[in-house]
Amino acid sequence: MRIEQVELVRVAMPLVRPFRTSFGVQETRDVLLVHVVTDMGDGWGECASHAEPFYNEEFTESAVMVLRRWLVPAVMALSDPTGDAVAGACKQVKGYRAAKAGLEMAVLDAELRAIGRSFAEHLGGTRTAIDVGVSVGITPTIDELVEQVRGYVSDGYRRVKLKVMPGWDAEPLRAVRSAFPDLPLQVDANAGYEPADVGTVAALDEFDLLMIEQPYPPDELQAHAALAARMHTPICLDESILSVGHAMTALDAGACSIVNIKVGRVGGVLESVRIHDACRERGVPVWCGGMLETGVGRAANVALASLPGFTFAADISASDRYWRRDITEPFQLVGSTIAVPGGPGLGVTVDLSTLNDLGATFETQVDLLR
Ligand code: SMG
Ligand code: MG
Repeated sequence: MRIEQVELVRVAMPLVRPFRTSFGVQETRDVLLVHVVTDMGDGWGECASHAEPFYNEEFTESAVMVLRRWLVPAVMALSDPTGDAVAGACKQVKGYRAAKAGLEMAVLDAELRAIGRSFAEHLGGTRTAIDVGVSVGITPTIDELVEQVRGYVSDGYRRVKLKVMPGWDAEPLRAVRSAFPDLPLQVDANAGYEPADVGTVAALDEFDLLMIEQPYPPDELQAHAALAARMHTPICLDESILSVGHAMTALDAGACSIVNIKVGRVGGVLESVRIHDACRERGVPVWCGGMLETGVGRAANVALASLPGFTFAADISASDRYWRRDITEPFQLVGSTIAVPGGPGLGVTVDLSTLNDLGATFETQVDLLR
């Protein structure tokens, strides 16, 4: 395969409702797509960075700069570009895992489309549909939270994740738990607590949660381990886990017993599979997180979540939970599941006219080395 052109596509996509977490509110998604054109066909990928460096250090503008200046030229210089070769070509650049993940996804999509193989098949997926849940943001009032949860439950979602933060934890949880006594519930703090808040966090045990996700800052492995020893509720790490090495270190330290895998946070679908495999070998359950992706990134997430070790419901909701109009055919909820695309590559088609209607910008990258 020969890469003829790489295009960086940016589009501002308004969310159907604002999504508030401990680190801020998202109203519009600053979407960055990578489009590769090869002699064997096209491929698409999504960089799951956010507009601001609030979830982690990376932000979309920085991802664009790094792609433009280093990552795209490095991949265009490969004599035999394949999905497998992207991470190695990008290794000299530290961090920028969402940028790398988007580029790897696009090259792998082109490669798999050319041979008629789906992402799920290539990654080792074993399911044709995956269990999904919905992640519900912080709302202006507790009544609004209960109403939002009611709406999602009536849509069919059978697992709900609530965002929590200091000052928004036991009270909203009590209201949701009393309205839905049997609903599988979990919470995510996005690193909003400090180890000194251990008492507040440990008190969440009373709500019969599936897990608590990332209570403390990413580097606080020991504090997470101390919390895990004190709570019945399992601890899951998200922001702390950047690679298979991080996952094994966190597990060895007793900092978590469940791992959230996000393609953009760990540098791509292939590192995601390595984390899945290593966790599975240790009997540690994993699940697929989300970053409010469009249909492009969602397709990769759904394929990944079809692997056998993904035993908790994914943060991969149907397209209409995010967008009035997605840029691919929408993912639909069937019961509390989403079907795994079976077509070549990501198995979805990017709708250029929707991208144009949304005011997308297209920037062609020049091969600096050619
Ligand atoms: O894609 O449905 C989704 C969002 C899931 O809560 C979600 N993601 O920390 O897990 C997480 C957050 C990160 C994004 S918050 C804007
Ligand atoms: Mg999280």
